[in-house]
Amino acid sequence: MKYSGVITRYLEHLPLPKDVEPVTLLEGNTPLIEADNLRRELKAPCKIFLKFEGANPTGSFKDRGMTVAITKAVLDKAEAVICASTGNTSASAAAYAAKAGIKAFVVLPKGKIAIGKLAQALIYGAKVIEIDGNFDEALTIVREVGAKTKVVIVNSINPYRIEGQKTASFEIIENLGVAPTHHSLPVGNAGNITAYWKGYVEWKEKHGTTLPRMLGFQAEGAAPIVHNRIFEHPETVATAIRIGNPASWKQAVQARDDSGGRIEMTSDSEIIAAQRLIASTEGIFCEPASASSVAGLRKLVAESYFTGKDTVVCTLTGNGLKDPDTAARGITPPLSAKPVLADVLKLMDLN
Ligand code: AN7
Repeated sequence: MKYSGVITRYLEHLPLPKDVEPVTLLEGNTPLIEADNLRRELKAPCKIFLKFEGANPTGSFKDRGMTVAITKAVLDKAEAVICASTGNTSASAAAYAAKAGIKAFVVLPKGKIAIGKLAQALIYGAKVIEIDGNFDEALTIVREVGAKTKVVIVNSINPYRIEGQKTASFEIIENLGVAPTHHSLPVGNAGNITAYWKGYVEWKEKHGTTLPRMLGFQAEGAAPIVHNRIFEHPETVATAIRIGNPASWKQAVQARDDSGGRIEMTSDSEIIAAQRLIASTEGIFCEPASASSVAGLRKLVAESYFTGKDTVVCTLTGNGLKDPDTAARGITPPLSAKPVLADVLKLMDLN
């Protein structure tokens, strides 16, 4: 069967008219990869699966929500959309707005956006406005623009974003045949943990499956939910989740508590170590924020939190190619040789 994107695939679960014409880049249907090498490396008793959302058209999970939000905006005859972003939302909004033929404005924290994401927003043709401030300040401005103009906000405070993102849970249940016992993912603005939980709950109501415990991980320097206080100056190498006052804070706490899960934090060095481990054991290059799902899993393994009966899905939310600078930093640089066989063989050091 021809794959036509998450709206066509899951239309009966989405608040869109049956005859809708989706604005789609054929997002979704991403790989769910069993990670046995990683499991051995972590000495985890449980099964581990990685949901690689970096395989989406703009390289992050945001595309699932953006196809729905932009399709709705077009239905409502919007001429322009706007978002605040740590990078991925802006890339996705810009791409889907381009496909729809409408304008996109993006407001970004200056100097804190991975280069690939900024390049995406620009090449897809968004009007990019950088502010001398952080994501939370950008979102405050965007909320005001939304209140004062007809420009439609496509941050995850737009409920259509959450509706689209919940389809990842559906895919996981369909791939595994059951829901996992635990679902681990990074938490920034907390839209995605909200969306996944909504997806699992709705699937259970329709098809009577079990529910996973939701495990969310913030970065140590940007851990408002863990500490139950706003972070005025969030800081982390995982710039995607450099957020001090998440918009979906309450919903994330509810997902944690209703599922019997946890929201914890991981340090920048744990995040970078996990990013390298995922790449070197499983051949998957995710961005730093995404790796916090595995860094967090690793911490819980050390607490003997999991049993042999558990199946954990970690969402790898974004593609590592978006942020090559961070990946290359601190890694052994390439070896250098003269353009002759003997020199290359010497460096290969086969014996
Ligand atoms: C790779 O792009 O907030 O908890 O403005 O890009 O739903 O916010 C990105 C967030 C995790 C956190 N992983 O998801 C934005 C933005 C990656 C991300 C998150 C983001 P939420």
